Formats: sequence, structure tokens, C-alpha cells
Amino acid sequence: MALGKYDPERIENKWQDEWNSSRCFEVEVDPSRPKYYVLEMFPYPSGKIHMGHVRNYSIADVVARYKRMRGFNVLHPMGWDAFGLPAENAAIKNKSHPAQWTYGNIAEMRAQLKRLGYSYDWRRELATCRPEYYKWEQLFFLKFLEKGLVYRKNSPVNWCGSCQTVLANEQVEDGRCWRCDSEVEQKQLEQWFLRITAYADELLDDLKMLEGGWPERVLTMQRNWIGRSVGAQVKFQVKGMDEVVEVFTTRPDTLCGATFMSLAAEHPLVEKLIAGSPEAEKVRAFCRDVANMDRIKRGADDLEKEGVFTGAYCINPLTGREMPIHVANFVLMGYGTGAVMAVPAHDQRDFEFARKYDLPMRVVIQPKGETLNPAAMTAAYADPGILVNSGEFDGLENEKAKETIVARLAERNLAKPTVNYRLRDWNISRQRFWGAPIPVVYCEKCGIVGVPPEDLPVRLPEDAVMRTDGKSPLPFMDSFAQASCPKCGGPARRETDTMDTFVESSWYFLRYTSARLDTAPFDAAALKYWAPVDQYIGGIEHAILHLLYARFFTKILRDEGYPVSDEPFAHLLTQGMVLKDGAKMSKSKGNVVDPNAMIGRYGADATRLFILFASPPEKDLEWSDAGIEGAYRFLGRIWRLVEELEGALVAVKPCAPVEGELSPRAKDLRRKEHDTVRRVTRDIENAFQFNTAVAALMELVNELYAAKDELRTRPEGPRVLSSAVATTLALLSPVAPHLCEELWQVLGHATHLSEEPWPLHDEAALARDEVEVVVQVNGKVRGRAKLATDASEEEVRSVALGLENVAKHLEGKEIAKIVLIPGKLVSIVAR
Ligand code: ANZ
Ligand code: ZN
Repeated sequence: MALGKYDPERIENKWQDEWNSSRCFEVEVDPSRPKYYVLEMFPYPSGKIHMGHVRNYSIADVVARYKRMRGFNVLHPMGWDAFGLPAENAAIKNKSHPAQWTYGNIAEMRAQLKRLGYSYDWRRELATCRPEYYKWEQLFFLKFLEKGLVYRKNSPVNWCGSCQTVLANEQVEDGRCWRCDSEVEQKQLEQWFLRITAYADELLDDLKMLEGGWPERVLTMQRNWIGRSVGAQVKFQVKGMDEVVEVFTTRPDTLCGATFMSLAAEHPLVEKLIAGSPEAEKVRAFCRDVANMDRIKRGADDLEKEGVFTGAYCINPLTGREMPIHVANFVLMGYGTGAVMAVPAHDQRDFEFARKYDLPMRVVIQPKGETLNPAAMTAAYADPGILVNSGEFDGLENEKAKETIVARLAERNLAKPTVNYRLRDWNISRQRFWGAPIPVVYCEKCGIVGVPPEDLPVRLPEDAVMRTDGKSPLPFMDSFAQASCPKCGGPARRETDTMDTFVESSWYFLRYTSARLDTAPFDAAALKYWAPVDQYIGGIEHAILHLLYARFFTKILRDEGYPVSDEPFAHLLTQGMVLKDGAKMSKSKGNVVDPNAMIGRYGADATRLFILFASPPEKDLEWSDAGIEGAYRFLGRIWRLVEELEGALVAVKPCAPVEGELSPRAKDLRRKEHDTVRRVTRDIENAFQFNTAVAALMELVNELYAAKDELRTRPEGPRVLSSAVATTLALLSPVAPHLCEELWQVLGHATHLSEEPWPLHDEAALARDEVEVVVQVNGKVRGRAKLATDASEEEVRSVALGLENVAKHLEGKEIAKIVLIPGKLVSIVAR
């Protein structure tokens, strides 16, 4: 039977149907087997899969298929991060419901993923916009409410006018909305917050557990975002008033150098300090201007430092000197106490401020072997040193002085050690329709009342009509917003804000373990068996947002008693971008390559192969038409190889044992086969270097071509050739599964290659025949070396020159000539 032409579409459809009907990727809990949970960050159903997705999911699928062949019980699920604003915008445009757009897109994208042959357990598919999913999130919300882990607070929030909703701090990038890039304003609003700060220490400390498993740069980004700062709170008496100013400082050692005080414009003390003073109006005007400034700009290093004197003074608790109190634009109310003891000699911002307003400067930290002169300084001295001008503390190393000074002030109740975080609680209220409803009502009598768990889910109305003004329809729908109080039965108003969609993505990976369960969010046994995710794969853009929230959620669910480990993702791979002509593929740049077109033209296997071969997973990948063409040709080459050998092939497994005498050619091929198993396995185990793994396979295929005609006529030929072909197919199958399954069948196997074990190489097969070579220097025998029969000239020469006795006889001489007689002699002529 002739194989015919390599027709990817035919064989890919065939095997996708076959995998589907044989349910070979569906998995169950099986405590007798080791589990492996591999997961990609689930997509937002925007309409179509793009190359970035294909790359992400192809990497994950190779991992899944590889681990399955290694004997793991592999969980590899897929789902949809399905709530969010684009669905609402599309619904407004098309005068439809966001659900329609969303489910339509999911159907299309699901078909695309199936066409790529990914080995998902599709029974576990979930979409976060389904009530069967968000019902559990509402239940979590109620539990958190009971514990005080979620609370309502009136506070300044980030408002995106274009999205008509608030944003979490993590969703503001350089003062702009993470979604639409509009400038974010500050607004005062009552909102729901999740108390992520209660877990700040644990979120920081547990990053240690992830070292080695997560990219270092992601760990650093998380560390900086949490921003733990160790220091002290110090109290300053206000002169002539019964008030104190409390500051947070990381440098209590510089206290004697504090020459003035800087307050945030919103600091509550400002009004008291200026009451009745002639300067009051001027100070108020300054505060108003600063309060309206962008928060990001206010915190930026290059901000032009500005301020105004309040007319009041406080007293330095160590020196007893008076310090003028200013309001300064760079002091933020949301951090520390909103007040800063200004040490111009040792803090750059204070230095700039003091120079501008001609305020006194006092050096209290002296670098070793140098004397700083305040008048001549051009920048603050922020490095370590010895205390000076600090009375009894003079001569102390500044690190030591931090403790000593705080302890001394603590005796007078003027200071206490304090830890501060940059991390703020997570604002989860969104004024949007297409999100999970927050399950509370507001009763005139009882206040905030949680919806009883048995009444969950609070469903999004299916008959909602989108508004043309961009606002959520929920507050305007009496059928939704009017409720009765679960406690007193009186009239109540339902919460019409929905949850941030990042809440859904904070626990979906746990839900996959029992995605269809309808009596509880998780089946305890399944959760215990499958969690944590062993390998998580996704984009670096989630380094803070999603990954921090997911870590937090895992910890609070653990504390609710669910059997999850402390960290959700043991290993993280952040894949590089897909570029075309050096730029990230994007609609706006017009350099998008459509996966459908590539699959249509070259097939899913070639598309996957190109993407995995073109660069290591964590590096950027440059799209190349020649590259995918080359991938397609390589697959065709394997196809033709099997076609040409068809009559000579037998159904042996990879790395089949052979008996009897092997010809040198057969030995070589067998050695190459086993060496390829060793290399491919090592490359995958070592940070998933699929590109070099594929390169090794290409060498093996070349060797097969070179050996086939000679070997097929030898008695041991069919077995040796068939084993090498079987090995090629097994090793390549995670990357190009359809072609490999098909040819596996052609070899005569009745099993699915996807369910076969991964080949194991035999060390003995790697050994090469050796001969003893004599080494002469100027005609005299000076050494002997054991070398492989097929050692290269270069190898022979370097081994010969490296022999101790040979080197000794070459000392001080120049080599004129080296003559090689293969397998016998190395003759060196030296003068
Ligand atoms: C005196 C001092 C002397 C300071 C010195 C620094 C160097 P991190 O590391 O980010 O926590 N600070 C405190 N609260 C602030 C606020 N609300 N807005 C702006 N700045 C604030 O920084 C802590 C330092 O930032 C604190 O230590 C304080 O200045 C300032 F040589 O106190 B320091
Ligand atoms: Zn009530």
C-alpha cells in the first residue's frame, strides 16, 4: 500500500476524531499514579486565536504530552476568562446581549483549538461567565464578608472615564488604564475591597518557595510591588499646640539631621496648623492643586519638588531644635503616615526641596575617611557611614544607630519599630454589567446584608438591554436592583456593582479539578490530588496582576479549609512574544499572521513544529514564512522516509533490543538513535528547550536517510531501521502528534502513540568501538591512547597532544607537522 502524499488535513482530522472518541486525554483522580498538572493562562474569548495563543498552548501541549508519555497522570484543561468589557462594547454596537457575543466567540475559538490537536480534557472546560461558575465565587465572597476579609470603604479610587469603571492599582500602568490606555482620574467612591494586605508578609515570604521554579524577574517584580519597608514611626511635638506629627521613616539613624517636616496636602493636621494664620488661604490653594495632581506623577522621582510653609513648627525629639512644617507635593497621603521628617543632607528629595526653599542642611552620616560639607554638596549622601553631629550617638555605624535611636525614643514612647507595605487592598468593585454580581443587598434597616448561600447564584439578568451612554444597565433595572432584605423582609436595594474579572481568574485553576461538580466549588479529594499546578505557562504581562491575585486567593481559600497548598503554581514559564518584522504582532501594526491561514496551508503539525523549533520558549520568536515552510518540508521528509521504507518496516517499539552481529552502519544508526533519545530527553527536562530537541531529531532523520539503502538488505536492517523510525516518531509526537500517530500506525502498531511510554536510551548502545593508537614524537614512541574508531582527526590530534609524556617531549619545541594513520599512529614532527 502506497502512503500517498503527505496530506495534513486528512490525517489531522482523522486523529483528532480518534483521540476524541477514544477519550484518551480524559483523566480521573488516581492516587496510585503520580500526577502532573500543566496549565496555560486561559484566554479571553475575544473572537479569534492569535499566534501568541498558539505559541502559549503549543508549549503547554508538548509538556502535557511529554509528561503523559513519562507515565504521569496529566491534567491539561482549557477554559474561558469570559467576563469583561469588550463583550459589553460589542453588545452595545450590535444591540445584543454580551452573552451572545461571548458564547459565539467561545464556539469559534474552541473549534480553532481543537483544530490544533491540543490534548485537553475537554470535559473540564469552563467559562467564568456561567452562573454555575460564578455562583461559587459569590459563596466565597459571603465567607470573606463574614471574616472581614472583604469590606466596604469610601476612598480615592482610580477612575477610567472611557471604561466607566474603577480600576485596581495593579490595573493602572503609568497613570493609564491597562485596558484602553486612557488617562486615569482620581475619584472618591464607596467600594468593595479584598484585604490582600493582611497577607502581605506571607505573599512576600512565600516567594522564597518559588525560587528556581519561577523566573527571577517575576519574583523581583512581585517583591517590589509588595514593597515591604522596615523602619519606625516617630512622633514630633508641635510647638505651642497639643498635637503631634507622626512620621514613618526607614532612616531613624538620620533623625538628628531632620531640619524640617513635610506633610501631604491631604494630611488632616494641615487645617489645624493654619487655622487663623494669614497664610491659610495660600496653603489651602496649594493643597487643592496638589490633591488634584495625578498620583503617579506625584510619586515620580523627576517631579519638580514644591511646597509651602504652614507657619507652624515641631520639635526634633533628639536635638530639641525647631523644625518648620511644610506641605510638600511629593509626600503621598496613602503611604506611611503621610508625613516625612525631612533630612536634606541624606535624602535626595529633601535635598532638592531644601535647596529650592533655602532650608537648613545638617550632615549626620559621614562616609569613612571623608568630611562632607553641606554647602558644597550637589546631591544627598544616602550611603552608609558613621554618625556625627548626633550627640551621644556619634561614632556609631549608621545601621546600628537605627536600632539604638529607636530604642532610646521608645523609652519616652516617641518611637516604635514599624513595617510598611506598598501593597494596597484590592478594589474589586466594578461599575460594569458583564461581571459576577456582588451578592449583597442594602437594607434601610439592617444595612449591608449578604444574600443567603441557598439563594445563590445572584444571576445577571438575561433580558438586560445595553445602554448607549456606556453605563451598566443594572442600576436602572428594577427587576434586578429591587430586592427584599433576607433578614427583615423589608425593602432593600441590590448591589449593582460587579466583581473585577481578575477575581474569576484567581481560582479557575482550582475549579478545573472538579469543574462539573454542582454541590460544592471543589471536590476535596480531587483538589488534594491535582493541586498545585505543576507547570503554569503564560505571558509576562501577568507578572504582578493575575499571579499575585491567584497566590492571594489560594491562601485565603486554604484558610477557608480547602485542601490546597500554600502556592498555586510550582513552576512558571513566561513565554516570549511572537514578532513579525521585529515588532510584536498586532492589528494596529498590520503585521498579524492568522493561525487559521497557516493551519489551512501547512497543517497544525507544521504550525506547532515551526513555533517550537524557531526559538526557546522564553525568548521572543520572529515569525518567518520560510521557517514554517521548512517545518512543513521536514514533516514531509519523515513521511517520505516511511513511504520508501514501507516494505522493510516491522512493528517494533522505540529503542528495540537487537540480537546478533550488527554491521558498522547498523551500529552507527543505533548509536545515533539512542543518543537522540538522550539529547531530546535532556533538552526537554532542562527548561523545555524544544528547539534543540527538534534539531537533534533532524540529525537522526538525516542519518536514517543516509543508512536506509545499505541497511534494508542486511538481516538486522529492518529491525534497526524500524526501531530508529519508531524512536523518531515517539520523540517528535509531543510536537507533531498527528503525523506521528499516523506513521506509528503505518509501522503496524495498534496502540495510540500518545499513550505509549517515552523511549529510554541504553547506555551500552552509546558506546563506541575503540582502538589503541601509538603516538610518536620525532620518530620515538612517547605514548598510547584509546580512541573511538570513528574519532575525528581533530579529536585524535587533541588527545595525542594532551598525553603527559608527549607534552613533556614537546616542551620548548615548535610543532612542524602531524601525520595521522587512522586507527594506528599519530606521528608528530617538532623542532
Ligand atoms: C527620613 C529619611 C532620611 C528617609 C533619609 C529616607 C532617607 P520606602 O523605602 O519607599 O518605604 N516617606 C515616608 N512616607 C512617605 C510618604 N507618604 N510620601 C513620600 N515619602 C515618604 O521609603 C521610606 C522613606 O520615604 C521614609 O524614610 C521617608 O523618608 C519617606 F536619609 O525618612 B525617610
Ligand atoms: Zn433589613
